[in-house]
Amino acid sequence: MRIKILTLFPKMLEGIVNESILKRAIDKKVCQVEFIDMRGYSLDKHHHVDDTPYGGGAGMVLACDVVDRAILANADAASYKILMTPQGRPYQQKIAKELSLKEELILICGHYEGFDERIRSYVDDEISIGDYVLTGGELAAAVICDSVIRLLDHAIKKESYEDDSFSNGLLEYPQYTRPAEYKGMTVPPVLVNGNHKLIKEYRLKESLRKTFLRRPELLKERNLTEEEVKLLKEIKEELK
Ligand code: 6GU
Repeated sequence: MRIKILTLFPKMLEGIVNESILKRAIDKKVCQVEFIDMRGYSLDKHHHVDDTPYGGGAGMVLACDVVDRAILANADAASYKILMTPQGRPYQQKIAKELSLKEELILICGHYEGFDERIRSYVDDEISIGDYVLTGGELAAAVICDSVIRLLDHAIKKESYEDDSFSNGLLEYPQYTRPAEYKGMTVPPVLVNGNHKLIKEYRLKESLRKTFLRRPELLKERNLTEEEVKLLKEIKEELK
């Protein structure tokens, strides 16, 4: 996969892809990440990329010609172009999975007060990472990069994300490592005993418990199996 990030602040993102799992994935050629400074597509002699809004009001608006030229110079038929904006569709793990299947992503980051509305006609998708406002799309683009790259083949072991929170519609079960006791807090004995059938059942039940207690709406969106219905009933009994 190739990811191209069109931004006015490429340095905001460089650190993120140069560390840890993302760096390793890029070194292994699992994916390629490129930062493209949109300022280079301004025809203005001072490289302005924005202007005051028609109709008046505070702030500056990112101009459509700069973004248009940046897209034309960097996209082809295989590119899936995404505008990073708080008005976009709310980002979720299932969108990360969807994006991980694309050949090329182009993430377009605005700054300032907003974009010229006509920029929306150049893109395939608009994504928001949550109901709050950031100063620009760069942090959101970093979130997309991180969450998509880890799902690519050979970025990390498949087992490492098969049980992720959200990937099966549930929050992940609790995990422990040594020591077996720390400041009086112990590891559940079932995990130490090595009975894989019991461990599997324990993990499913604790996954259901966490989801029920913290994100009950996720359970409503999911078809529960017979076993899950039984475990959930036990959990509710235990809470009485
Ligand atoms: Cl994608 N951009 C900006 N500027 N703010 C956001 C966002 C994106 N998602 C949530 N808030």
